Amino acid sequence: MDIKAAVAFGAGEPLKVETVQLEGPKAGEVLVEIKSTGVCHTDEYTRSGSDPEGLFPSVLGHEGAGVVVEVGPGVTNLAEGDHVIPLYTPECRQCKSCLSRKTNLCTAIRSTQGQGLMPDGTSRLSLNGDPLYHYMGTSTFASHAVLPEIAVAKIREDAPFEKVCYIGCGVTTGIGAVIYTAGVEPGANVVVFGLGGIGLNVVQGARMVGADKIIGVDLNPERKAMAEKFGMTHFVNPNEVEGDLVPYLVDLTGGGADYTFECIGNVNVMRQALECCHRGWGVSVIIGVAGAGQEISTRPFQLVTGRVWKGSAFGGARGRTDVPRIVDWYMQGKIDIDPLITHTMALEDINDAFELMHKGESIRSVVNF
Ligand code: NAD
Ligand code: AHE
Ligand code: ZN
Repeated sequence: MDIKAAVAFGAGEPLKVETVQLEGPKAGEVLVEIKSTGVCHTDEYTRSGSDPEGLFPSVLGHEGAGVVVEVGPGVTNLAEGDHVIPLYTPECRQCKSCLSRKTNLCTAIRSTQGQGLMPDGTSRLSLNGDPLYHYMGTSTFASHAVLPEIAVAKIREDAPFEKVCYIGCGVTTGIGAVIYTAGVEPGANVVVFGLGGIGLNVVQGARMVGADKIIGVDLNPERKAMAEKFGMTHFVNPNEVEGDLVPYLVDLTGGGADYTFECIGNVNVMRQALECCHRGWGVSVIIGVAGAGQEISTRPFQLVTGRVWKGSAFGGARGRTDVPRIVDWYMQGKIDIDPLITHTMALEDINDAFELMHKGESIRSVVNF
């Protein structure tokens, strides 16, 4: 079928909206009409050419919500008309990783996903006969997407697509990192580096679990007001700190943070986030993704003396199980999403979303179809 999609033709190039061809669902797959999709910094990371797995030409996008319009043979968990969120971290419930209960990183289809292909090793997207790559198994910058049923979360029908699409990545990543990956307990002191689309959800997750100090660190002073609305208790602009940031944060947390979260993708900040953790027990969670070739470093003494370095993908959430619950939390008013969606646009204007992100003017932009 013909669909509308924003195509990334090459690293660093603006996306171009085209009519592209999409083959229908095969066994175990569904066709989803995408109603809304958020634009995450990870899309920009790949578009810019920083992603070592980045492939072109491709259809980016991984933060969508929509409706199942067709199911392939053998699909048992979904039906036409179901409201859904595509999952870049699937949940097959059968692979070694799913069965371990130790991780959300399902391995059932990760290798083909990383090659920009469907699980059968083919691409279903093409432009005038030339194949296009899929992205993160989702490719939501398009009016329609084919997805394996293990990569689809069924959600309640009264949830607004233009808001809950954000649960497809940013909301779940931020809140999940707090509750699933770190297990922050009430009364903990937390430092959040980067108060963008992810960091602000870490802030609201920390408030949700009853953290004491919630310190936000960002170079953009405009982030202060929104972060306070979401539960931040102290704002730190590194440009306004005299001397080193790490001792300043250690002092502010009364000896070091219990938990820190890096939500930028900057390897120097990752080091600061580890080193401002409390000696003996502080845990630092890396959420930001760093460009090809970049590496983290610290003195091993930081770990010998009890600080713990961890990472979190999709907030440690098991998509088919946890995403519908997080949608419920939003519908019940337990978490807030609406103020974080600062801009909406049509697919034709999707490049504006990247520009707003670069200028620091948006938190989340959402494309509505
Ligand atoms: P964003 O652009 O909305 O936010 C980044 C924030 O960091 C901005 O507010 C910016 O002002 C601030 N910042 C930049 N440099 C800084 C510095 N040196 N010190 C302090 N603040 C600084 O991005 P986002 O959508 O929130 O994504 C954040 C990161 O998380 C990206 O690297 C993204 O790729 C990654 N991410 C990871 C996962 C995961 O599953 N691990 C999921 C989603 C996003
Ligand atoms: N392709 C990059 C890694 C990018 C990355 O770490 N992605 C996160 C999700 S970011 C969502 O906005 C993730 O889920 N990682 C686990 C995985 O299996 O990709 C690289 O460095 O190669
Ligand atoms: Zn994302």
